[in-house]
Amino acid sequence: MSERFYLEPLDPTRRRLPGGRALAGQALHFARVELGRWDGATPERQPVGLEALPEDAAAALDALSAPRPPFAGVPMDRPAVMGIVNVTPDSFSDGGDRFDPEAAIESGLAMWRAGAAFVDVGGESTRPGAEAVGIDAEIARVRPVVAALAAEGVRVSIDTRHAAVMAAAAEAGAAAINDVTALGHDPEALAVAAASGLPVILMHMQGTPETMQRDPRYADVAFEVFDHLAARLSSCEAAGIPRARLCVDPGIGFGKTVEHNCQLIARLALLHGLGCPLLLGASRKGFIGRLSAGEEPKARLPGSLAVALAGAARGAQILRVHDVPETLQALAVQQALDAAAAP
Ligand code: 7PM
Repeated sequence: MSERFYLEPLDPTRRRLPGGRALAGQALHFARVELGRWDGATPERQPVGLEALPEDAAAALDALSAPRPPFAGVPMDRPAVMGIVNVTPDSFSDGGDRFDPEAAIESGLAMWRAGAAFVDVGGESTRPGAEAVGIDAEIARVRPVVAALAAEGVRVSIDTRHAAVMAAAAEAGAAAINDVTALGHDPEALAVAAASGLPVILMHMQGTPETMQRDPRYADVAFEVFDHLAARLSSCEAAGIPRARLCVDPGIGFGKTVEHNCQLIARLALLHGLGCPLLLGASRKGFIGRLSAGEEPKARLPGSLAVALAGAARGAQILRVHDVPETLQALAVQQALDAAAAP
């Protein structure tokens, strides 16, 4: 862990700054960073101007600034939206093992028509304390939905930790793999994802969905998430998935307290140092209610929009959300105001 540089771009702005750099090739610039020193135990953080960085930080700075190639064909020079489609039994309807593929397909099509760049289809609840559903049941749930959406030209990502589900979804026309365990849960996942040729989203989680919210602890949540994702990127590259086909995600709510989630969102730009696109998924998550008046998931849109805008301001390229048109509206207004301030 000796020579790694932790550089968090500070105050990204549309304005070009003297001596500044672009953030991940976007219309966002920065001239100062928070320079981190981290030995795995005691974090130190200090703001510095780019001109004052040590010479051997040049490669790290280049990784932060370089334009990202399109991910699954989606341009990564501005924020894109991923709509969430859950193909899981609706506990509010009958509580049984029934789900409605037609409703899932309709909802995915509506998101796509509204301007989502991806529709993320998931058939296993990874909510804290959730039980596994069985891989065959998961395939039976998601395959018809992936196939129907892909046949309509929708760019589908498959949200799964299971290699057999990845393979079935790829065959059904999925365009990307989204794994909350960063291809670390299923021993076949790295090989199956590599063989599929599909781009992959690697999410950070501490622990497992069954246990992760018991007592999450970090010496420095942002540095530890960075290190974990860096290690997963290396494993993927070793398995034959090139970095250009990878995207990383801090995993909001997965083994994190409210304070951990806030730290990760506030310091999100640190993760651009990993050299690939960033996905942020905070839509309707529990910490939003905890930061406000304890609202139910469906009443968390305002807070979800606040997080989406905070993510976009820090250069997140993909925002994973339940409310696609609402998020696109918020992003369009943010983008117009920023452009007016710095034409
Ligand atoms: C119940 C509780 C069901 C929580 C589903 C969830 C992410 C993800 C999920 C994320 C990426 C949700 C989660 N969250 N994939 N899958 N990033 N890449 O709130 O944050 O959607 S499932």
